[in-house]
Amino acid sequence: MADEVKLYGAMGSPFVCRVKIALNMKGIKYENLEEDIFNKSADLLKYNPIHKKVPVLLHNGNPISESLVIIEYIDDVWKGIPILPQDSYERSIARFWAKFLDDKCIPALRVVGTNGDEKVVAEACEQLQILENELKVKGTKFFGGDNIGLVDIAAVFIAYWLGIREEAAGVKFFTEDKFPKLTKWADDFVNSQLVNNALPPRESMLAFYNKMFGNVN
Ligand SMILES: N[C@@H](CCC(=O)N[C@@H](CS)C(=O)NCC(=O)O)C(=O)O
Repeated sequence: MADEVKLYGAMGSPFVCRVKIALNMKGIKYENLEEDIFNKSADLLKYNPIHKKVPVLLHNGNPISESLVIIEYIDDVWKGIPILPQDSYERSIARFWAKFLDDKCIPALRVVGTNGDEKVVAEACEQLQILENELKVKGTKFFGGDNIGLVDIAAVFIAYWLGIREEAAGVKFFTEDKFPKLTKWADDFVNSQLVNNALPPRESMLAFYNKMFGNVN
């Protein structure tokens, strides 16, 4: 019997995008179910009653929530391009950086624009600098090495959403000048076909942020 794979998502969500990239890497066909996060479906509330958030992956009727948990599940269940390293120590390091992104880095970036404070930008730059240094030390194209891995996928917000958010907010700090390795990584990552076709259209995201920041045409 063929696997039944459904993804409860929302077009502009970087967390949902992470899962789409992982599904692309494994070549999995799935049904994409678009949620209205302001009017959540009964299915979403049933499958993710704790957080009530997208993404939720439904595999043969079994729901899995939380993007990083879903990615690990996908990597465990399906062959195809590996997402986590095989070596236990390397795997723990990848999980460490994914957790850093969710706990420290992305929260610092997601307040940029809602508060134009210099301190907010300085804090965001401090977090990006940590990633810049890590790429410099690794000396590889991606955080995963020569190929995309868990950390790259977890950092999709930085690679794609951050620049659009900066444009709408009228700030610019994620520059080639300040972050040469990380900006090059972002270009390589979003230009990879496995990633590119999982991304929402730039104009839609820009319109979303413009609305959020109260910009008028
Ligand atoms: N930690 C979660 C975060 C997911 C998340 O924040 N999803 C947002 C969309 S970007 C959502 O569903 N928001 C609805 C809500 O907060 O009620 C993950 O990694 O999956």
